[in-house]
Amino acid sequence: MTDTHIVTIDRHIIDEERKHADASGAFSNVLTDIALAAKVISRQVNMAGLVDILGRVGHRNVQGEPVQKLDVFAQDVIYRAMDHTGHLCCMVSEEVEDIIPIPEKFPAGDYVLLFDPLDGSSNIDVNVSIGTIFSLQRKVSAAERGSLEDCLQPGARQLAAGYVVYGSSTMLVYTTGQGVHGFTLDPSIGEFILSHENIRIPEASTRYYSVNEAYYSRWEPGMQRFLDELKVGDETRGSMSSRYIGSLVADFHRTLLRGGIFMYPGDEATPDGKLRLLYESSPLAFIAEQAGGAATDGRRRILDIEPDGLHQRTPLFIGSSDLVARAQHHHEVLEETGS
Ligand code: AHM
Ligand code: MG
Repeated sequence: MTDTHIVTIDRHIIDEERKHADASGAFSNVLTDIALAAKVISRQVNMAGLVDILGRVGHRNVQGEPVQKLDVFAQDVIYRAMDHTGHLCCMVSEEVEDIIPIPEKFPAGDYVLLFDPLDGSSNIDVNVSIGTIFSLQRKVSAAERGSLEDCLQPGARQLAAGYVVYGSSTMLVYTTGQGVHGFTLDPSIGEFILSHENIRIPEASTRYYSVNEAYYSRWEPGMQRFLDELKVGDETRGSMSSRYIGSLVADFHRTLLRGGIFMYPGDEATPDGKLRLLYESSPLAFIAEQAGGAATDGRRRILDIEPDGLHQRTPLFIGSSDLVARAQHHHEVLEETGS
């Protein structure tokens, strides 16, 4: 007999909720609904390679249904898992320009869900890991069905954040501010099972940096200097090694488990980089901090940024806290000296 217990994500969410004094039950239901949507998306992602056989995007599949692009499919699944439950007042998605209202025919609730339904979707065709990212905020305005004020809250106010990585297995990782926990989908029983309890980002032993180095010549001198320094290495770490998948969730997941730093800096043409604050950088920053790591835009803590647009971008330096501090130091030196 083994003495390990099987803990499903539903069980874990309920146990976590008991630790929150003001928990209402609604909050747990939102997380459970996200986990359900993740299972549906995971099933479809695993079928992606069969699209050519079962039906091309824009055409009909063998059942006569129209075949959607996977990111549109993922958007649809999350929306339909959440729109009628009475827990959300509105949603924000990378796929939709404006706030997504909850239809009048359904009751409205107290939470805002912000999400990137399928990040890194250009990787689908080459069978590389992709992911879903989500963030949950409490409604703060008097508007029954939410307002910009509810959506544009700093990351420090997040109630929960998480991601799903569709990789060699599907994993869901989340935090409600009580540590970071990871669950692996067992497809044979259709359950997310607790596999990584209380994840901590490794510190001193970590050796990976992760950045798209092809953009080196466009970076500001502080960023270039930081990368040069990482390559040379130091006494604690020795020389570093690089890993870059080009799929944020997969790159972040490795950084969370193995340590190191992931970077998407700005450059002259795009000072704010590429990644979006509300549903990419901010939820991952909450997770990184809860796992003992850090996240900045080079100048400020990501979680302190006051958002001014639903789809605003931000540079991102995230991972082991000493490396993130060093990245920030190089940006500060640049600001002080101008070079
Ligand atoms: P997307 O939202 O269009 O999928 O783009 C986001 C992706 C991230 O997953 C990844 O970190 C980044 O783009 C890679 O960008 P680049 O190809 O410039 O390195
Ligand atoms: Mg994205």
